[in-house]
Amino acid sequence: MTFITLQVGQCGNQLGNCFFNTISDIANQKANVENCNFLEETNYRFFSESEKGEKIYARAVLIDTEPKVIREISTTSKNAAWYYQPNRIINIQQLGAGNNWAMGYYAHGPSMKDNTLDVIRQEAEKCDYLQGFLHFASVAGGTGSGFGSYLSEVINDEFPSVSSASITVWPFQRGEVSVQAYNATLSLASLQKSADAVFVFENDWLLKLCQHKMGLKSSSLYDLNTVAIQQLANLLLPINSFYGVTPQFSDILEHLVPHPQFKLVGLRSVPQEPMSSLPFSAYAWPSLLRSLRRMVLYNTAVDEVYGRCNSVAPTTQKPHVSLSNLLILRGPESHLADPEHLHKPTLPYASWAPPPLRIKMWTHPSPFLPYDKTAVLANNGQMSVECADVAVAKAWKLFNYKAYFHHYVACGLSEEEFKSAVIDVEQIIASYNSLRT
Ligand SMILES: Nc1nc2c(ncn2[C@@H]2O[C@H](COP(=O)(O)OP(=O)(O)OP(=O)(O)O)[C@@H](O)[C@H]2O)c(=O)[nH]1
Ligand SMILES: [Mg+2]
Repeated sequence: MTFITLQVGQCGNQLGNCFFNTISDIANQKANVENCNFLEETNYRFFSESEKGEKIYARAVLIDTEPKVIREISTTSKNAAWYYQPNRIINIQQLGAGNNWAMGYYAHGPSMKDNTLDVIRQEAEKCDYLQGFLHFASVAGGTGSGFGSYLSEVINDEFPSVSSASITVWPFQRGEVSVQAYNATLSLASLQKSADAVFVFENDWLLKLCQHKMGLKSSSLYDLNTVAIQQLANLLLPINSFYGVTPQFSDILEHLVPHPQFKLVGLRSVPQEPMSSLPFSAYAWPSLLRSLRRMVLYNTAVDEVYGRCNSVAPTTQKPHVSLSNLLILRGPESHLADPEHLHKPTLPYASWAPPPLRIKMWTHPSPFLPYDKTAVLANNGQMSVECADVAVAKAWKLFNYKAYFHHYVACGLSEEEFKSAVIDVEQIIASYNSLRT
């Protein structure tokens, strides 16, 4: 199976760049190079060979409305083991979309549509079996959120049989963009209709994870991207199913998204140790799984019980209800791990979710980066809806003061369309909140 990655806006491009670097590093780890299937399968999924066969190219399309970020990442990738193809870059040399979803959607969308689709079709023609699109973008700016939403809708029309997942970065709650709540609300309302799944990465949580996992006192966006991408790569690299059949991307999405009203997926991963502590650490599968369980139950990015923090889990908090879980374990003998450790005592599940959805486990014997054992849990449940709740409440408040709204109207967004987006997002939140065990 092959993926095409669409990197949109600053965040989308930086995150996508980190994705290819991480995938390439993992594929070229000694254990994986010796396991030819892993290396070959990974390269086939995410890279293509040049005609002369001496280089590999990322199966990626890079899109932005300002030049800086694409220039930087396409320059640095020349030193990597892989390259971006220059003819897969769509970079209109303007001043960006000014953190305005409506400018990205209504102005850049139609004007960049034909060119973008031509390039995506060229890339798609090079894939024997195109399984999925991965859209990387922030929901807070203008290009990634606005043009990204537009593109997701267009892709859905043009490639109806290809799965698509939106990899969304949610802004810091303190927020460096004053209108981020508008942009996030409008993005989610659109992605809910066009993407098959919306993976949620919250910058606040990534920061917490960096400080905890990497032991960093101050973290850069690069560090945040590194921890996010390690989780995502763990999910998307080759895995074995229980019966030895390689799961397809559509299998992953079908398991994680059992109903079109519930598309929000969050990832949690362990271990969470700084790499410097690894020589002194020994993990066992049961403790790693219990750690994941606590993070889902109490909706935390770091396991404060198991990790280096000494505080206990917030027992006063209401446990979060899940719909589906996909557990990926990597490391020697990972297939012997017992997923039931996630359920001791049982996690709360939506009463209507059939038991097979509750937990599916896939494993691979190769270690992941320097870790002997890693576990990643992809969870569809109440865990991921809180950021949407915060965004829509703030957006509605801003709208009631008519704060900044004229910038959106000037680009073509009507009050009715905005209100309809708010209703759509409130409906998503209400659906998740109504999940009962
Ligand atoms: N995790 C992470 N967040 C980022 C990164 N770059 C930007 N952000 C966040 O993304 C939001 C801003 O979105 P951008 O991606 O910069 O905006 P854009 O899509 O380029 O849109 P315009 O610049 O408005 O045209 C802010 O919340 C930033 O914190 C990144 O590399 N990683
Ligand atoms: Mg930008």
